[in-house]
Amino acid sequence: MVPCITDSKLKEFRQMMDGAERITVLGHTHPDGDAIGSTTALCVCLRDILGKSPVLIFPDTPADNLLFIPDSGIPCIYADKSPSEALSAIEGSDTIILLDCRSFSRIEQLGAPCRAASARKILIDHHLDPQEDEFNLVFSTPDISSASELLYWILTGIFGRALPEKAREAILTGMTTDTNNFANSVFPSTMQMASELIADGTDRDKILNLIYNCYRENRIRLMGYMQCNEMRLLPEGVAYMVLTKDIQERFGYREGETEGLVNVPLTIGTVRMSILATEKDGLFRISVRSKKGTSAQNLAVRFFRGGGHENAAGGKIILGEDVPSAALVPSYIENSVKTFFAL
Ligand SMILES: [Mn+2]
Repeated sequence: MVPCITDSKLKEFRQMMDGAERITVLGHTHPDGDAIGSTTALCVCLRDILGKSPVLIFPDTPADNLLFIPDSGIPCIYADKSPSEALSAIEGSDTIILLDCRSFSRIEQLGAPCRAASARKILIDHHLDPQEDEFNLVFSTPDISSASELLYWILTGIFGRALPEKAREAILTGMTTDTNNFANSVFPSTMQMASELIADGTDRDKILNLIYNCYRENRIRLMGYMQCNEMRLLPEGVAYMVLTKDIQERFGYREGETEGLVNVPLTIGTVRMSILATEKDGLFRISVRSKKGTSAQNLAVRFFRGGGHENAAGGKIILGEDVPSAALVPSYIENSVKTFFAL
């Protein structure tokens, strides 16, 4: 059903897993529900089905609201908190599996040691332009909802549908957050997977409650403030918002609490693209969302050092390199938009 999954690749993957002693599983920087869900599901299956002891590593710590996803029994290293532990796990591994990003360049400071490691390397991803030459085995297609879904078809292709409950929950969580609860990037295979997971007893109500109904009051007030006071509309049909350190402090903002905010302006009929810039440690993290026919991906690649998917992409603006100061971020965004749509 998924074209990048062939019997011979499944066989190769199974053989690599059977022969692996020290497996390191990695997800991308600023890990989202799909990065955490897919890596967690893989680790749980490697442990519970094959008896392996995988280690999970992320370049930085996920937002609090996503911490329900990891399995407490899987050792998980956040490299921003434990850099030397992360490095020695990578250097000591015989197999490295990267999920939900197209290349080692997406795991920041961990990319170089992963490239240099003598381990065999596997990629499981759904972004555009996978860096195939960095890996021994690649499963990659953009025609799927999420890395979690791609992993589901790999795992069930090897082990059948009797996956551990925690793995099924993590996969359903990753797909749900990446599709914004079935709003985008939904394929027939996505519905098929959801149907199988629910038929197999996965508790979707519990997952939806954990994803969408466990925020703090601060988040709702901040989201309202941003929409009311900080949303700018440009003549190109682009909306943008800049979440500065000042505003973050005023609302006691925590990482992850603006999840979904960038999608809101797209509900305006005349808006075809929405940009959210969030200040963080000398840079602004950029999220771009677009309607069909406008490429968030191209804008992110050209102006924001990033990429992702056609209608959902990300990147950054680095202070001191792209702009001299935070105050000039709005005009950098406006000029980028003007240039992009004049092309
Ligand atoms: Mn993803």
